[in-house]
Amino acid sequence: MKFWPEQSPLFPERATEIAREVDAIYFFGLGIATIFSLLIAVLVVYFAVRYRRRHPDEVGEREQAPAWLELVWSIIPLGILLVMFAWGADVFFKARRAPADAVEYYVTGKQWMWKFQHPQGAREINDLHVPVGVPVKLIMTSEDVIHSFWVPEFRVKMDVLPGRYTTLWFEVDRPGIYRIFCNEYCGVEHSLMRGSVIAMEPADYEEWLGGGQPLTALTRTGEQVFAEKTCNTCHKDEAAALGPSLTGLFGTEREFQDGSRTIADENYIRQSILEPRAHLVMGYQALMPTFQGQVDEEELTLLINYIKSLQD
Ligand code: HEC
Ligand SMILES: [Cu+2]
Repeated sequence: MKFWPEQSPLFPERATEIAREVDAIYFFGLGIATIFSLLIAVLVVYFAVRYRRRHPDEVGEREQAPAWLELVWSIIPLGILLVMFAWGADVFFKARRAPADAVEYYVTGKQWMWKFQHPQGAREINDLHVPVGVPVKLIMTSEDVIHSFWVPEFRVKMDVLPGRYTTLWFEVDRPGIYRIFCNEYCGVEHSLMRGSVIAMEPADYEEWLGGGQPLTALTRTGEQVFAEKTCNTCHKDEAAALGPSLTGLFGTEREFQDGSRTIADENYIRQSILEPRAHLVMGYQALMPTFQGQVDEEELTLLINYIKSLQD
């Protein structure tokens, strides 16, 4: 959908389809508000003049609007608001739900920088290179306080919280450099907590990844961390293992001893590692020690990534 030129004064560029949709609904709302404000302002003046007191001894008369008129001025605004609601909900869901084929990047906010990890292992600070035309999903957490990830040109924004993961997605449709801002006051250098999304043609992105640092070889893999932290002593695909097998775990529904259930997502795995007692898996004992303070954010990311990759 293209309603107006990509650039309009006072507005940041629109670099994603969602940005265009968000602006469309924004301008629709603004238009409706303008029309009604003008209508009311004009009527206030008109009625003030039309029904002004003409003699000092004039007394007002009580007037009752006919029922049909009451209905008209109730139903029309209701209809307009419902349109805005349905349209808004539609855009909201599109903006919140990443497509299934989205490529996952990990983001860690920290006073006062953004750290990124590419699915291929490469890492960056403050700059995030991404290919255009590919849906990118960010799985974000913070090492300290609450931050918020915002790219005005994409019209998406999401809080980044310590101790849990939040997500955000976008698909940039043209190469360019788009500013990242932290949108939650996070300390003295909050205003300096900026970065850039650098969107490149897929071929250039591949070249950047390959030509860049040979990071992949140097970084520890999730499997290594899994072994270093002794997770593999209890979690193995054997009937006699102390812990449940983690193969195929991600995305499935888990049932706990207190009868509650949850879907095994990033937050669930994170909690399982840091607070294993919070949910006891059906059929197992509370044998898992907590790894709070023993694994850092980076290792958690690697572990979660590794557990996600364990599919049959
Ligand atoms: C001493 C044995 C032991 C060690 C070591 C251990 N776990 Fe566990 N883990 C368990 C047991 C037992 C359970 C099931 C009971 C529960 O939910 O706490 C479990 C549950 C889990 C779950 C939830 C599984 C499910 O089926 O929903 C995850 C995820 C997990 N562990 C990850 C890890 C990771 C990652 C490590 C290493 C950092 C680790 N565990 C180390 C014993 C262990
Ligand atoms: Cu911040």
